[in-house]
Amino acid sequence: PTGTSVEPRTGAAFPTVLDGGRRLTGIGLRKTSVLGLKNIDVYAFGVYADDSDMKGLRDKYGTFSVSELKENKEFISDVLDQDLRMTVRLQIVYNRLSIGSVRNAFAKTVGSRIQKFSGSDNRELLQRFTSLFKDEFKLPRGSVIDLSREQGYVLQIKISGKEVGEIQSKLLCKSVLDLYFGEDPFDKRAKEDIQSVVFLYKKV
Ligand code: DAO
Ligand code: DAO
Ligand code: DAO
Repeated sequence: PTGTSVEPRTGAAFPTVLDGGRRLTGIGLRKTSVLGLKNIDVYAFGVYADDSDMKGLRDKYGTFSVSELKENKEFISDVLDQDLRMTVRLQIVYNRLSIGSVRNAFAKTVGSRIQKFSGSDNRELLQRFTSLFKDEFKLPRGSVIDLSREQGYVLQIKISGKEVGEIQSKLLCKSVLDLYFGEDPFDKRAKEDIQSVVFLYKKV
């Protein structure tokens, strides 16, 4: 069955199935504070995973309980490392987002993950990616950005359904997904929902 799921704090709606085979596994909210003071909601996000690519994970982890899975570091690293097709859809809710602040945020958050996983800042990789964010793009409230890991560790970006570029890099894919599903995610509750999806589809 298809439908939509609504992120309750922003009202952003996410289709439960994307591009045929990608199923919504969890939704969450990315916030930030400005000058350490005011908290603003930047975007709501939905994490999608390709059904057929998830079969291996289901076979491996389907017998674990929710609490066992929560503490299972191997499960998280399997999701981050394996060549599974996934999409993180962002829906912008902040109405004054500039491309400059997207580039800065990206260099900070994704940059810290690249450093963590590779032990080096890989400035060239980060710049190859941020150079795709052209000044002429506009991201008003309601804009939809899809960040997808396609087969072969290709990170593809679409804005409002239009492809703006792609980069083949296992490290970059892992670093982006880690923001939503890693050790220190943007939204802890979203991560728990994503983890428990393995049980929804468990064969009985
Ligand atoms: O206006 O300076 C400001 C605050 C903006 C904060 C921006 C955080 C950016 C988060 C990345 C958005 C990615 C689409
Ligand atoms: O929230 O800190 C963060 C990182 C989010 C990744 C955002 C990538 C946005 C790419 C699209 C920009 C298009 C101008
Ligand atoms: O079998 O149809 C299916 C889906 C099973 C999903 C299993 C694991 C989901 C973990 C996804 C994590 C995404 C970040």
